[in-house]
Amino acid sequence: MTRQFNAEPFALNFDKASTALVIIDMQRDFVEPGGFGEALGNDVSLVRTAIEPCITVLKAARDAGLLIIHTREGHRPDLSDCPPAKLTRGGKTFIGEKGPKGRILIRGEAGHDIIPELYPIAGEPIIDKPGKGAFYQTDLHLILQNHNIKTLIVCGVTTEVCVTTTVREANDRGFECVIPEDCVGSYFPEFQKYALEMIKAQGGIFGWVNHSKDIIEGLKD
Ligand code: C5J
Repeated sequence: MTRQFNAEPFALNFDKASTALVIIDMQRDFVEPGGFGEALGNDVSLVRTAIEPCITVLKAARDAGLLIIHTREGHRPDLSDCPPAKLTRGGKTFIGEKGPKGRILIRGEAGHDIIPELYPIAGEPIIDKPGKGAFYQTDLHLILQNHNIKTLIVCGVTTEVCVTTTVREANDRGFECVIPEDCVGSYFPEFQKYALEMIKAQGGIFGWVNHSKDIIEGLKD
């Protein structure tokens, strides 16, 4: 059955059976004090605003029977999948260094894992990604194709980095993406504003933007 999400720049038609929720990198390293984000000098309270809205959208998506996918940015302990050019970025703290939550952005370490509030349940695939975009060097595209998915609700952090990189990748692969603006977060308020403007500008050049209440309303029976 075709439904609609209220959204900008115009309402988005979707079908529950071909819609997935993708929650990007809600990892302790990015949203909790003592993680990578804070070590880089950022105020994590700015991204923590996305947690509560994400909880409500995750619940609505679970209740509606949507495919739910979680992603985590990170690397192998031997860093063999981390490009040297990425290893030298950060200025203050570097991937693989020891921090209060274990080695930064390393798979298996406490900081790399998803926050307890949004923890995946059985049947929800977790995509471990070495890059910013969730399609790069992962099996995300294959999983979405196998489920006949056309529409993606994209939440998570950070808005201008991994969220919009994934939306741009998805858009080029033919998916229709909607971002509920309160379900994404940035350490930089102006980046949050303009990253979302860029998605919906020019008639929705990359996708749609709405609010968690629009997602919940659209999924309701
Ligand atoms: C960053 C991300 N900001 N998940 N990663 O490095 O947005």
